[in-house]
Amino acid sequence: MKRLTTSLLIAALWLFTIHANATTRYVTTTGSGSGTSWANASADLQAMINASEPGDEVWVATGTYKPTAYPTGCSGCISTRDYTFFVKDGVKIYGGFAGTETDISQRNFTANPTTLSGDFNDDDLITGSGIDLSITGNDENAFHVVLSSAPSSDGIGVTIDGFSITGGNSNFGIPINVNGNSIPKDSGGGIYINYGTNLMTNNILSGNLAFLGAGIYTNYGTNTMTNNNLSANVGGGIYVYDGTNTISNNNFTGNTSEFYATGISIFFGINMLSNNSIWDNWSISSGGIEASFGMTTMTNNILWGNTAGVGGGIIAYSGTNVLTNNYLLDNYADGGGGFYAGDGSTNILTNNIFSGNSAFIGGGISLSGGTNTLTNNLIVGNSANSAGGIHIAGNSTNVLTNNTLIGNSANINGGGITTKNSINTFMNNIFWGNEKGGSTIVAGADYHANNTNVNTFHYNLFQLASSNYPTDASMPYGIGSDAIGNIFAQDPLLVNVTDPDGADDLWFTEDDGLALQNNSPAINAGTPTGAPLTDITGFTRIGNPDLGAYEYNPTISIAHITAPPGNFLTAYPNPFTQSATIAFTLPETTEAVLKVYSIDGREVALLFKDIAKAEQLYTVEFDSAGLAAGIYFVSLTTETGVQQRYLLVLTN
Ligand SMILES: [Ca+2]
Ligand SMILES: [Ca+2]
Ligand SMILES: [Ca+2]
Ligand SMILES: [Ca+2]
Repeated sequence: MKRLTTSLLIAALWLFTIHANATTRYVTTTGSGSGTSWANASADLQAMINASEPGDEVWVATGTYKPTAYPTGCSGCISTRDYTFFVKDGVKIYGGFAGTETDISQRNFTANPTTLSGDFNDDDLITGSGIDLSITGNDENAFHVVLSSAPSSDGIGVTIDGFSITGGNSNFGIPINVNGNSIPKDSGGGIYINYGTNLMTNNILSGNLAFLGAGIYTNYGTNTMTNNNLSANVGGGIYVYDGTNTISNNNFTGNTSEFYATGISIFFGINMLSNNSIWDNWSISSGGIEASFGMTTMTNNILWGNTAGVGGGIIAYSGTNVLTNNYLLDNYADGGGGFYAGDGSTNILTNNIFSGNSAFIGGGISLSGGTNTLTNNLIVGNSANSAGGIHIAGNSTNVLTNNTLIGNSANINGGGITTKNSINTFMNNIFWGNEKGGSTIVAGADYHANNTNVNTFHYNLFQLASSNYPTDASMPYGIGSDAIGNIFAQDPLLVNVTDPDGADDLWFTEDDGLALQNNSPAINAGTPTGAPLTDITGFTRIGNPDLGAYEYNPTISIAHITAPPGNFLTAYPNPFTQSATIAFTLPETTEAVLKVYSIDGREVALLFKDIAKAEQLYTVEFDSAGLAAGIYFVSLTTETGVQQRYLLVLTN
């Protein structure tokens, strides 16, 4: 025992020694020294990486750097296109320095862009965005701009932080072999990483091309990718193959992909995706996020305005996927405008918003297979040729509880939901104001059944009279013989369906327009069996659950009345990278406090605290330096109420 303890002590001392002796090497574009200091900087980034030991750091000053060598120990490298910045296992590289800093905290990577470029002859031309995105001149470019290839068993991993990485072109070739790993030439144009525990943060990846993961491709390992900005890449942003992956606070915009997702593609592994903004991407296959075979949680992501063949926002082909508090807004696909569930997937969707999505089939959601549990979701204002809100098919098994389906529309089949050959349990849902062929009163406006379904309909609010819903489940519009507790043709009396996110323009808040008025027939009309304990805003349900995603909250109705009317608070530009102007005007002289909060409610800035005079325009600059990319909100509190607005901060 004593011997073991001594060994551990020696091991601990050895580790400490390594850490204590970690060396920093310095690189500038004009350096001619050995890299021991900024004054004695080297211009050879690869040489400084090669000289480093595990734990060492290489600091790189602003400027553009191009790879000049094959990866160490490469087998199969044949041309300059195999040149890459090969990050030796255990080494950390940081860009974004002015060339004077003595501490990493002094670095400003926005002010000091540090580019790693695979465009050897400087002739790349990147034009357009989304469907019009084109990259030319990249035939001679590097297959991978940055490469790391740790051993599979005891890889340490690398850090890549603060770089702009561009000009990778993994357009195909015979794989090379480095460190015992085969490295394909169709993946990871910007960064390709094998194994280890890796951190990729504060990077900009643009103008890269690959079949899979044009920006970043990771193969196994434990990978953290945070605060990166991925835009104008052909072949998607990030592709992870197995491993354990944390992908958070990244921004994806204007990317295209032919085969996989434009934002994030998951293939196996344990994956946590949170606070990512994925917008205005275009694909002929999958939308913003594609998940296959893994265990994946997706929380607080925004998928907005993406276009795809299938699954405009998110597609879950297979695997187990848990989606919570995501925003799926204004996405388009041929099938499943917001979300698409494929065969063999198990999906748990709670507290998500599907709004303004459209498709040929399944405007908001297409449950085309698998086992799906939908609780407390809003499916509002989606549209399709067939099945405006939710399309259910493919022998899927579905449990829908306390969802609100409002104002969805279709030309044919159900405006709200169409179901075909599936097993469905519907409890405590609201169907209201959905349209078929332009009518909210025709049979099928809210619900349409094709072929034979096994249906259980308990305690839902339907928008038409009960005579429109046969108890024979094999009939069109049939809801099944054990339908009980349902309410028919009664207005659920929502607060304001024309403004579903309320006056504060924030979803999941107390003033949301799809909440219930105090005289709503949906209050306490649900069954507690299998119902969620809280509502979409996190409010604990009272008594019997109310129908729909919102539980009536008596204390909040008062806040509705006291909130000042009108739109006094604005923020522009929004989204933004560095700073936005926050402006407000108040109808009367009052004390006003203007603060910015993170999405989890943490105060990040106090912008104004004073008496504000009536009818006077106040403007304040909000600087997002030092903040992670993601969603924030600005809150204006006065003596008469609170107003809030979203702020979407992109990587800065
Ligand atoms: Ca080129
Ligand atoms: Ca609003
Ligand atoms: Ca709101
Ligand atoms: Ca209740």
